[in-house]
Amino acid sequence: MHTIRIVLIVTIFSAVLGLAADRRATSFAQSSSPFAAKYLMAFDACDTSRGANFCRNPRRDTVYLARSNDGRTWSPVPGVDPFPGNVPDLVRRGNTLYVYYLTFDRTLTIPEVLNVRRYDMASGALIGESRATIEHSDGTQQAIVDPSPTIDEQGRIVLFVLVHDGGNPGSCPAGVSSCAKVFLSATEVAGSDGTRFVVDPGARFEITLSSDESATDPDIFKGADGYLLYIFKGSDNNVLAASSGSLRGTFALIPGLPGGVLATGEGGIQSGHYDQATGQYWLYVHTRPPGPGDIAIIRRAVHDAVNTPVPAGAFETVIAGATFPGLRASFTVESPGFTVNEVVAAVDIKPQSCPNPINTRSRGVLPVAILGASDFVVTGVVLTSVRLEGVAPERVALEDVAAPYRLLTGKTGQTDCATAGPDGFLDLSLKFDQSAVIRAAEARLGPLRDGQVVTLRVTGTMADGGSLVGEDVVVILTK
Ligand SMILES: [Ca+2]
Ligand SMILES: [Ca+2]
Repeated sequence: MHTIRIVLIVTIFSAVLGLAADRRATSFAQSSSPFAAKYLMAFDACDTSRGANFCRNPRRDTVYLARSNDGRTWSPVPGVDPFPGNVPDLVRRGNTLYVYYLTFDRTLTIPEVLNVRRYDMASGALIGESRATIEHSDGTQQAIVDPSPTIDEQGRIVLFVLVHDGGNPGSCPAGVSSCAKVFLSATEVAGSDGTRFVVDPGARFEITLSSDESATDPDIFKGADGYLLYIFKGSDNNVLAASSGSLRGTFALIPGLPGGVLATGEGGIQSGHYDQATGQYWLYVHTRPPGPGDIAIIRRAVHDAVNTPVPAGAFETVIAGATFPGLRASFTVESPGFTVNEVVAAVDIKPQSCPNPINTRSRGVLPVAILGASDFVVTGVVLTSVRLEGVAPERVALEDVAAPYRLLTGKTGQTDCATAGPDGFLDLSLKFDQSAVIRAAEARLGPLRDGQVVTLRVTGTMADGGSLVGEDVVVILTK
């Protein structure tokens, strides 16, 4: 009874907005999304009871997806079946979750194969499963392992990977006393929906190893200031931390950390996260505690900074075969890949105007659009959740008013915007009380000056449980 009433109310609401029937359906399935949680994780697991060496072969690994609202308590994503693969990592863009992982094809010279699965965030349905390729600009293929995806300022997926140069990808070739390991980034080819990548110029990180050392498993994420790249130094079970001001810059080990070591002896195939709300960092690792078998557990440390080592006591177990639903005590759980369930949407303040002047003395309405795209249907946004600098809109309509500008985030200049009009994708067209927005912006930034360029922030939630963020630049006029 309760469910029926909710559906009716939403249907009426949608009808008021003039939604087509198919769009209404798209938006309603989302309330029961299996991915409805703040955080998502992919990890691999293997049942060690199947033989002493069974799980030493990564071809035996199975990828599981998990969800959490606090980063600490994790449960399986319901209805999403585990699948063969290892070293998974994942990222959300628009309405889609992309899960990258490796499989093995022993008929190939280099057997590691990069794959991507795409899930519809609203329904949980698997909408695509395919190989993904990384090539150079001249078309030659680049063999890699250990993909870590992120989204760049233009909304493209960027994979950080370890170059596979033959042999054991994380170590020096046999008989060589010292070698360099290279970590690259590669950017999604437009229109390939996360399946084709071209290597970015230069290396993101290089490390020189001796014959008994290994380095693998890059993890890229955005920190408080710039980007962080974690590397697993498997030979001593350490996590190394490097940073760069830009995503495609040269990452350097963080100077405050002795030898760049963030966590000593804790294990790896790590994932990092910067939590904006608390200003703290989260570090997930898998660890093999002393005991029978070769069983790893996934642990998390919450820590204040990345330029001081994480104390051993900061880690606590968050996923273990013994307690995770669907697994058993004989399962080893490894390779945590973490992401925030967040959509970065294109926002256009004063659609079809660029720059976007705002006169603090004028009263009235400020038009703002959250822009739809081929991979982002705006009817999935919870309309009552949308805020600009914390201010709710006075009116909301669905109409095609503008096209996304290629920078979604990192807008700093007054011309980081565009004037393009309708593009065939419906937008959320919002009208705000301009003076309320200005008061809210001044509460965050202090008094606004004439000519000041300010980036205003949009927040909201998706009906599928994700959060929504976006931004646009305005020029303040006070005269
Ligand atoms: Ca504009
Ligand atoms: Ca549009």
